[in-house]
Amino acid sequence: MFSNLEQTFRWYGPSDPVTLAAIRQTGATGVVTALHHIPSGDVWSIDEIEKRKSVILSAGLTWQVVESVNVHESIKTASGQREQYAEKYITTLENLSQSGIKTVCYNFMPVLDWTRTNIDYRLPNGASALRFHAAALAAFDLYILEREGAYKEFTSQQQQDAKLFLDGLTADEKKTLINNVMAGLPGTKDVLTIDEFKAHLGKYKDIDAAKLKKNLAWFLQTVIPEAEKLGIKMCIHPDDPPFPILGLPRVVSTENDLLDVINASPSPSNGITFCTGSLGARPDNDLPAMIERLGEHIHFLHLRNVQREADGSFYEADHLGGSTDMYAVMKGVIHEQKKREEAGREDVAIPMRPDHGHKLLDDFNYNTFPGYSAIGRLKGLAELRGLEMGIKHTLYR
Ligand code: DNO
Repeated sequence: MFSNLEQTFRWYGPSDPVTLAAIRQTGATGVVTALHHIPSGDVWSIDEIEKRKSVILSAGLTWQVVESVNVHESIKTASGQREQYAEKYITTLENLSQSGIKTVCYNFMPVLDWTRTNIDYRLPNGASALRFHAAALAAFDLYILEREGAYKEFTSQQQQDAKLFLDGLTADEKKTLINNVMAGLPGTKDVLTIDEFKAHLGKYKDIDAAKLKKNLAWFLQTVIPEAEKLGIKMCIHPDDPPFPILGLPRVVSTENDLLDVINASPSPSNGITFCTGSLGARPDNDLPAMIERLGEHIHFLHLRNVQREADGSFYEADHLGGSTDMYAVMKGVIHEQKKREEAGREDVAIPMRPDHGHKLLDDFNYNTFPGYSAIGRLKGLAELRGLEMGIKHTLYR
């Protein structure tokens, strides 16, 4: 029988309340991490990489995937400094490769990484989940950010719903909404101010989706050939949510977008992070069909589920619940593994991680990064590994 998926867990580094010892107890063997303390765009030195690697190794785990080496804004906006930042990016890849770390996740979302309006959405059973509430984001956009041109993007019904939502907020709830939306890059506790965010938005004034895609193609054509020489597998993470927000374009949201990424610089080093949570927030993304067609390019799996709501909102459901058929997804993944085995590919054990988790039980006693509780993710991992074993044994034993 071919290898199982490589089970990994994200770790935000030494300041993460979820320790490596705890991760080891989940049964995961790989760690997914980044040097979050190094500002976006700066080179990761071999020293720093080795230091992090040895902490992970001494906990009995391996550093399986880097998530993420962030792409500097100057590359996304094609500003004058992009060559210099691409060079630094490549140097970081060289250093990672020298340390034997060969899978690198990144994204191409302008300014913000993933966005949620509510990071403590209570489910009927008392668990806490993350939610993207469309009316809350519209309220932020229209009445807090007061973005020019925003009105045109919402129907009058949406505007009314947003106003109603805003009027129902206490001053504290309004502050929380601002903090949630303006949260900086993952692994940091930074929060952008409204003015900082407006300055960033200004840089995208003349960048529509077509231009952003062009800038992404430039990045790929510059970096992928180097990654290939180094044996590094790059894997782009889809947009989360997978549609434009706050006037910013999004270009990694659909199957066509992913095909454009792959075709911009065809190479085994130009792959994707198949995130079922991000892609699953769009009803027109048929996830099992996408795995069938794009499977060979998947270098990393984020497995999680969202429950879509009628108005474009969604909340994070149980890993095996929600709108995505996780059985069909896992079956597709196992089928892809079988194809790889038959083709003699070495990457049958695709690294997967249970993405996000609810806050459950003792999780409420820790100040973890939103979505990255220990017990909630452990529950997700346990369910997913059971699903994997069940399907695999049914099909191939
Ligand atoms: C959220 C994550 C994202 C992801 C980056 C990849 O939990 O999946 O923040 O790490 O977008 O670059």
